[in-house]
Amino acid sequence: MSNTLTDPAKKPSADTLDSLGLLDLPSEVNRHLKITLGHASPINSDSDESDQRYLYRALAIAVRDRLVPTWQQTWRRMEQSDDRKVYYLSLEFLIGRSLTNAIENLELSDDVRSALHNYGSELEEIADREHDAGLGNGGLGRLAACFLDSCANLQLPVVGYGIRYEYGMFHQHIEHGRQVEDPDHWLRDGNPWEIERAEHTRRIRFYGRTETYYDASGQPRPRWVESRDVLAVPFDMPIPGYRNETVNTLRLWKASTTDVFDLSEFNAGSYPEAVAAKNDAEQISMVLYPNDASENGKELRLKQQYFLVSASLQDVIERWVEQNGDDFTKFGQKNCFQLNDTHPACAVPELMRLLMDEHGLEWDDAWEVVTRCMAYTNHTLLPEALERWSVGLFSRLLPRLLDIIYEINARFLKLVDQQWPGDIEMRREMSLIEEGDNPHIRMAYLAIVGSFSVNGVAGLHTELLESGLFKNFHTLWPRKFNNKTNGVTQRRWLSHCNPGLRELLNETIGEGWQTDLTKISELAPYAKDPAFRKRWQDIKLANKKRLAELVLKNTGVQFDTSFMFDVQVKRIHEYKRQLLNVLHVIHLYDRIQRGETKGMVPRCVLIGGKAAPGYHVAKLIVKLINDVASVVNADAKCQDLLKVVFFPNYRVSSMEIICPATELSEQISTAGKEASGTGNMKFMMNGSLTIGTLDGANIEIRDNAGAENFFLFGMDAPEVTEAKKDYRPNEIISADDDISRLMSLLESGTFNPTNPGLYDLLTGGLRSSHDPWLTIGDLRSYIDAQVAVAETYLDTDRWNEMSILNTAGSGWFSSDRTIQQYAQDIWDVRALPPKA
Ligand code: HBZ
Repeated sequence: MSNTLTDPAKKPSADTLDSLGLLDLPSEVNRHLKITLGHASPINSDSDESDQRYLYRALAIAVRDRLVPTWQQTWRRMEQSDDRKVYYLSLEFLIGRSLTNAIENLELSDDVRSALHNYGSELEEIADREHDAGLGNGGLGRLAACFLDSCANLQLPVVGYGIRYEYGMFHQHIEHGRQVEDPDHWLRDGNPWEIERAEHTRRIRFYGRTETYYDASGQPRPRWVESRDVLAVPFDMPIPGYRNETVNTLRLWKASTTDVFDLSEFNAGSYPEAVAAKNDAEQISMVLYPNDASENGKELRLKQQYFLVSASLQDVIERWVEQNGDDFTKFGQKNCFQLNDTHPACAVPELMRLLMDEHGLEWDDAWEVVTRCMAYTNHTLLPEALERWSVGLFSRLLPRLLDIIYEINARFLKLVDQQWPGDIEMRREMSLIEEGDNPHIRMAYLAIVGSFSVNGVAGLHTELLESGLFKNFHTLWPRKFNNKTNGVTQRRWLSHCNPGLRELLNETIGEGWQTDLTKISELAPYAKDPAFRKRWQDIKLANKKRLAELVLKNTGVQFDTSFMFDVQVKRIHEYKRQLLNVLHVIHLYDRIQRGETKGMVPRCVLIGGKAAPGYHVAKLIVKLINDVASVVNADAKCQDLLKVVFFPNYRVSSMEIICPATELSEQISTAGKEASGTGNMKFMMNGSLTIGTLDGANIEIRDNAGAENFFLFGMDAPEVTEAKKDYRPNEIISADDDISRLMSLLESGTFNPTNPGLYDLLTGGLRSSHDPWLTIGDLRSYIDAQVAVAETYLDTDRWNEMSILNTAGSGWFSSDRTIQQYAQDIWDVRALPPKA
């Protein structure tokens, strides 16, 4: 078989390196260490932490340097191409680490290992020195990062646009069982993965007012005056494709001052104050908002959104004007903006403004352009997560945009009137403005009206959008709506994070799966092969050892690798039902206390995730998990049967250790609430079996793995709707002995002996007939499914077979597939032609 993946021609030859003035990698690392970073003393295996960090930085710069020529070339190829281009606008890109990704994509592992050998260092140790780029909350941000990886792999002309937050997602540590947040100053030691492009700085307006003036032909035109301006300075990060001579760009904006001094203040002797006031501008890109599912309506957040949108649109328009002048007739055909949720939805009125106010287009022509190039992805069904901005705030901060939104709405409501003549209620329901004492702009509606495509992120999610949240819009424009089931990149989430499995796959089915995951189905026949199963199991065991070491280091708890590893890691949220998991743990604890351990499988239960700092209930759930863990782990009777940990500061780099070691993946949200889930896909790829509800992409996971290889429980979405009409959790509790016992353990202070009443909020919620998450309603079914899990686990052969079939069925969940669908159905873009 020809093997393009290891074809040496794909690597820069010594001549190419020479012509760029680059030495071999070991010499480059040495040079950066000594010259670029000015590090004088020798480094060896005994060197301290500070030296290891120097080594990381020197290596990262050396690897980065090797990306630069291809990076410039890709940018040029993209600029020169006349094909359509895509801009992925997102307030979040949860990149994680870049070093090993770049090394693997450039096929530099051997060179790097030999370079590090000179310092007595291993790649894994040095790679561990890199701070995660945590510029996102969770699934939505990580999806954006996986998408960029797939776009580069597929050589698509796609640029990511985001914000260069000074502080990313907070660090979480646990004190007395409670979450404590620490700031994440990820740029502290510098960032070798970015290049500042000050020459492309843009000016962003805020505040002020709109006035009318008369243009050269005597036409009245609006303009935005007396604004207070901020600069947006771009920093580019390379997104390397997999061994394919492509490096795409993620452009992140940093806010900066305009340096225009207020002279009156200066003359009045308040020079320091005048300078200090400039700091205000820089606040805009200071910190990522850590809310993953609810809006907080803060002015600074709206500033961030507009800042990203305006800077990115101006950037694209400037390049357009350089090539086409003020002729925008083909702009919509040649450009496409994918809005990652409604966070960048200001792009709709902002592009209207730029086209009309700055480039002289009339409304109809501008609207034609906008609605040809905007596309919107929705990521949530939770009504409380839908963005709405107060009209008052909007009119103060972005007065000209509000004028435009009103005009869009007026024209849209005429259309509604044509479709539903005289239906006042329909007008009220569909208006972009929610009327009332404090009117609000409905950002999702603005995004729908301004886009040619609206997509959900899993089959069920899209169906529920069409039949529920956006029903009227779907009736009006059925063809705008489409589904794009999420995916994850197998390069990070299988090949990189599970080297043992990577080698087994390469040996068994060849290397093609790295760029075409459909090939992973060729694994299925091996599920019956005892020798293969044994190797499969050994790899899992090695991964479990690696995780056990990390757990010991981070929590002091010793995981026994002969136990089943049962894992739930994701943001802490009531709808994700970490509580359901805890109730099951308490049930196991109760069984152990009563000596009812027949058929029980020893388990290590790991739960991890961050709670939004202002989300009180989620923080209480963290506390409960920690308290239950303390009691269980200290109990001698549990020693051989149950261990529980709360894994602190769960992030991208921890998932890289966690998912290859997981045997049971907990995907237990209330049906109809989780838009898709993507952790579920990472676990599946790595051979975990899923216990889950019929929610989000779980449904597709089950279809692809085979129903017999999935532990299903709980109500489906229609049953949830039905059950809510007459939900009586207290009756369920008293009719079920297991459930009554575990509730009384929870309510009698077993886990909070010194703090009575601590969990009342949680137990009250569980017992409430208005509990929206129906936790008690699904508990019996969940406990039974966990019994089936245990029975299956005892049959090692069967378990390994199911595990292999899960990996073999995971081809659909590659983000390469997702991106091919976006490219074909929404973006209408093709791979960049190879370089001339
Ligand atoms: O997006 C998640 C969904 O909950 C998950 O089901 C889906 O798989 C994933 C990718 O499509 N949503 C988020 O992660 N949402 C956020 O992180 C978020 C961030 C800021 C907000 C609101 C939501 O203001």
